[in-house]
Amino acid sequence: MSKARRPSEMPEQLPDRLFATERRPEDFRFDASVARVFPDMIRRSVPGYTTIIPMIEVITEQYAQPGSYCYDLGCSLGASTLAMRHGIPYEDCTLVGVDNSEAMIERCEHYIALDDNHLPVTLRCEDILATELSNASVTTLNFTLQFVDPQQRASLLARIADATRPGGVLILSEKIRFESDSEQAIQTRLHHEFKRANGYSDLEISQKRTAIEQVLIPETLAAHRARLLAAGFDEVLVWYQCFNFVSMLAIKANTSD
Ligand code: GEK
Repeated sequence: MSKARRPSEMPEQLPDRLFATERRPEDFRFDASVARVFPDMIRRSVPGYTTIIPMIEVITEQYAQPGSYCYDLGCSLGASTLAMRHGIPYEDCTLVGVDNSEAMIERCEHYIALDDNHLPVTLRCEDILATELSNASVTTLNFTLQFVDPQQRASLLARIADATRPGGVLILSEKIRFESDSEQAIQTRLHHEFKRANGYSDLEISQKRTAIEQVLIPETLAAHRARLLAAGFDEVLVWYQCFNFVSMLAIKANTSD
């Protein structure tokens, strides 16, 4: 495993103050102002993010197959893309990062160029619902599916499963909700405490919550599991959870198994 220089470790990181002063409520968008502060925002907002990224490298190393494609869908600034790049042990793999935010892709190109690994990375500024997928061994959706219209999620996952080779995987990280109201309340409070501990004020937490409410639609673990199996994956396991944030591994069985 070689050491990647990730966006979250870049020296020129700007602090996320986007919701620090009172602002007119409007839906959250991945525009230039978000892209500028994104490494700081995601690290301070998503419990476990700084653990999940290096583990994507470990998982990729285990499941990448020679001559296959590896996809990072919703790559943002490329933290998960770079982790995959450093995990892929074969020179003949093709790594593709996809994001429909131009501001993200522009900055992502810069981070990829600064990285010291030489496996070529193709970046596509495209909707993941329309991007071409084939011959995949490892696909990552690291906190992206939650932003996709719930009606479109099943067909996207079926396309990913269809494109995945036997023995290949999907790494799916999501914010989830809980069946039990009491657990939902406890886990949400703990998440907000995590944000407070990372320096976000009550105003920042509540304004961000309002902005993201219509845009990020969490589902239960049971819903994710059932849909992944229906999409064509053979096994689904949770390899990481911190509060209401989980990462799953959906595996397509080896035909010889
Ligand atoms: C990381 N994986 O750092 N098509 C393409 N991109 C999309 C779509 C879509 N339909 N919907 C959302 N996005 C990254 C973090 S962030 C997670 C991923 C977060 C993109 C969107 O533009 C954004 O860059 C990314 O998905 C989600 O490991 O902000 O919580």
